[in-house]
Amino acid sequence: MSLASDSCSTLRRMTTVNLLKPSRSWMFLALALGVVACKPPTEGNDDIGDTGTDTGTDTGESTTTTSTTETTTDTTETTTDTGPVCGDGVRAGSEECDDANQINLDGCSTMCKWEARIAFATSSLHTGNLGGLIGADVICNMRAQAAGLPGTYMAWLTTNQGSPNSRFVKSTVPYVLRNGTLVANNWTDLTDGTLAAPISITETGGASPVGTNVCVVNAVNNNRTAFTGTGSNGLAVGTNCSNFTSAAANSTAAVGVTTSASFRWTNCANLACNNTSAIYCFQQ
Ligand SMILES: [Ca+2]
Ligand SMILES: [Ca+2]
Repeated sequence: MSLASDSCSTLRRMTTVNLLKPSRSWMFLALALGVVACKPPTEGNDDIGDTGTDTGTDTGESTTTTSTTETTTDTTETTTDTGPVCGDGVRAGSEECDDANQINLDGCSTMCKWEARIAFATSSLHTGNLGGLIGADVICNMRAQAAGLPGTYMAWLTTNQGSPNSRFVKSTVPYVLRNGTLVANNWTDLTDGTLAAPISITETGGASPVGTNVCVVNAVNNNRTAFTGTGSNGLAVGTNCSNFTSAAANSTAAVGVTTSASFRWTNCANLACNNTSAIYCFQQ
């Protein structure tokens, strides 16, 4: 580059000198030489010989970037997501309930099991046409939901589709009224013939209703009744209003007395399907 600069300045001086003494051919020669010699040097000129020399120099770097330290980091994640969590407010898996706490004696235990099951006589009165077991279960759940009771319910009825003995969860915890009164200590106690207290309280806590069916016992009229078709052992007894689909006057079903704690709580007499009674509902 210094040679080119020296040549350039020399040529410029020569061109300047000869321009002062014009000679056409000399001027052309001088200008032509100046254009060639004073053309700005390009950077590639100096490095022409280097292009082949760098290609082999970096090949050793490709093997130095991998790491062996990451293989032990993820072993602690395998203990999460194993089944339902009691107390998270979401009923899942084997949980009967989840009241979003870890407190006992509030209805749902710290193991997410019911601490008692509620039994009630409906505040509503019905004929013997209940829509079968499915229709009666709907009545129970609608009544319970409207009253703010927890859980799901089934009707204490027997048809050719099933009985309490075949359908119910056989509770190992007490059956209680919604005011806390003990009805039975568990399923076995519920079905041994007598109750600790009659199921005389509705889903809202009021007195069981007075229907048009009347069961007379020892000259006493019992007009607070429930359709059942069921004996105190939880199995079929008497008649059942054509599987509780009939409100015919000439059809009958076994009816219990909601103020009785004897076997008559569920089986007092076969009474007419066009008359009205409550039904019993049990939390599952
Ligand atoms: Ca849960
Ligand atoms: Ca609880």
